[in-house]
Amino acid sequence: MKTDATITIIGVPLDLGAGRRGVDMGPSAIRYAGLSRRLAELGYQVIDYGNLVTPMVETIPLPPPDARLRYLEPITEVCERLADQVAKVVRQGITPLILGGDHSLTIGSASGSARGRRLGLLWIDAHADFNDEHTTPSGNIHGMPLAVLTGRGHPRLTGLAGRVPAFDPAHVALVAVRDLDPLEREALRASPISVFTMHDIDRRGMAAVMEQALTVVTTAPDGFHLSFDLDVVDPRTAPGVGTPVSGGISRREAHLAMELIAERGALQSLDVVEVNPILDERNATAELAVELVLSALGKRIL
Ligand code: Z70
Ligand code: MN
Ligand code: MN
Ligand code: MN
Repeated sequence: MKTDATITIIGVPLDLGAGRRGVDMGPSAIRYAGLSRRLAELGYQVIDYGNLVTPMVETIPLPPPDARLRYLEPITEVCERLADQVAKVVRQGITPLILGGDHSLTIGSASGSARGRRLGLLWIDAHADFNDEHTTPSGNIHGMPLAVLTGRGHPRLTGLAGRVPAFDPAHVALVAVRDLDPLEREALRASPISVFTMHDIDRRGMAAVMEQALTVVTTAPDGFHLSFDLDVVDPRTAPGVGTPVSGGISRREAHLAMELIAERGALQSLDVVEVNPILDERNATAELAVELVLSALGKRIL
């Protein structure tokens, strides 16, 4: 992407899809870490749309303990508005940058970006987020967005791009996954999605894995959407996330992945999700999120 282009920031302070509180404060923490100023220094025109209005968990009736799709209604409603907002920005030729918030919001952001065009989808996450209402162990919708976006899930959620699936699984790559639920794992093995696990990164290196993943997502005709879950980074480096899982990628591997994304020049939209300031240490995870966004959008060392 040319660094004189326009970037629009959309915050989504949503935590209804997650099992614990805190990621609703992610957009504030990422802004506080200097996102707009740093993007402007890189040469971008930056428009901050502020945050979408999202319901607070305290104001909604608790879902029944056996719910398979916890908070489906309010999450769907937020994702509909987010998809509309993202699609509108894209039609203006502007690149949307969405700040989370829990990962259920990507049902809205990626669907909106994919309206009227065929995008690839690059999913960088410790988790596959490939559960549906039948395979989920938790009922938390943030464990489901990749399944929804490739056509498997509740019909209220799968249709937000205006077609089902929003993304052809042949154009989807999942990078650095290390924590799968049993039935989710079976579904992923049966799917044509290209999966690169932590094992692949350890064996082959981040550069080789990312080159292959980028080749998959750029076979789509119109570029790709990046969804970056901060829990992919090792919790020693990124403690402030919704669901810490040990054994994650290093700061350097994360940066390299972002730099390789920028080099391909096909990124159309991106989200950074699951930053949890309650668990963070002096905003380190939000600051890392800013650094990684800058690298994905073209910042280089030299
Ligand atoms: C688990 C579930 C998950 C993010 C945790 C966890 C899913 N597989 N996703 N954090 N971003 O409940 O479905
Ligand atoms: Mn996730
Ligand atoms: Mn995750
Ligand atoms: Mn194709």
